[in-house]
Amino acid sequence: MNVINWFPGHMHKARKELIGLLPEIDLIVEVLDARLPYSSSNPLLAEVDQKQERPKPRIKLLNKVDLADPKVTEQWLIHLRKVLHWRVEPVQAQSGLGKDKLLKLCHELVPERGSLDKPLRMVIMGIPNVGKSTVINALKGKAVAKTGNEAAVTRQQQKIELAPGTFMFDTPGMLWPKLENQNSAMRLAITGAIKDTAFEYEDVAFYATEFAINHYRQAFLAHYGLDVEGELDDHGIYELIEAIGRKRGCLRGGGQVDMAKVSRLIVQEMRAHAFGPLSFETPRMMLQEEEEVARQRELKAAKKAARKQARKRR
Ligand SMILES: Nc1nc2c(ncn2[C@@H]2O[C@H](COP(=O)(O)OP(=O)(O)OP(=O)(O)O)[C@@H](O)[C@H]2O)c(=O)[nH]1
Ligand SMILES: [Mg+2]
Repeated sequence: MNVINWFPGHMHKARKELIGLLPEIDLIVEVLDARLPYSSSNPLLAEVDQKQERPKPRIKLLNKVDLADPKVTEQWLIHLRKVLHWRVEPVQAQSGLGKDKLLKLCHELVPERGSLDKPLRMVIMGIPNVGKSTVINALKGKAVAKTGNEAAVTRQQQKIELAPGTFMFDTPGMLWPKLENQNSAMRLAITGAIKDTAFEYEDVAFYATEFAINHYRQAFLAHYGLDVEGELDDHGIYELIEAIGRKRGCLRGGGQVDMAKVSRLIVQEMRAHAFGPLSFETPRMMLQEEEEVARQRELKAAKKAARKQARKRR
């Protein structure tokens, strides 16, 4: 499987611009994808914030709750609020957001600001395509920021006056230079945070199908009108993808399944909510994957140290 990473030049620039902007900011609104609150948390944003003299007040929004599995969202809210003590709100920016409640919360967190001579200055940030500009439009009550269902629609900072004495900066979506956890990379690719030139649809469709079979089997198979029993190994997953290809007419000359075409179809349908609400990760999966990432990191560091020793001895 090919490793997925996507950190184009405009994100590097956006990160530098964000560091420049933060000293003038009173409150950070970080938008996460409710289907993947762990994988959509950008470590660069935490790092950028730590560079400030004092950490800024912060609200996290779990956006696109309409697409997420409500039972898993409940688990996340408990974990994020009670264990990590985050101020986090589940929202659906596309359908109005609960604008008044959110703006009230922002003002409560920075009560000394919000007048014409001392305006409340906020910034919204998060991974690409997570709904930052849609949140701003909902807060403003009209379309002032460009939105679109693909990564990297917003290319530069934009200052928007939400109301007299209340500003919010829209920023370009950002990822980070190395996606160490490739489970996260797959989830980001499936949900549209990574441009499709940076991954192979066949790899991502394999991951998506395996995930759906293990976690949302009934809804997935019902959508394609297929019936599959028991555990599926890698071979079984490929056979299932081929069966979907035949059902959907993704064929090449000679009646062979066109794997590239059916792979694109599966990813796009999962992204478009075709199998109903689903969540890609739970707090428990996050803890397990974080342990695995730490183990891999240690292993790499040990290998590097051993190579260095060997070079010295030579
Ligand atoms: N289903 C659903 N879709 C949403 C929601 N919020 C935003 N979207 C959609 O998500 C897509 C991306 O929204 P944007 O607001 O452009 O995302 P962004 O974070 O500004 O993206 P970049 O500027 O590319 O970083 C659009 O197609 C929105 O309509 C939501 O709550 N639910
Ligand atoms: Mg945007």
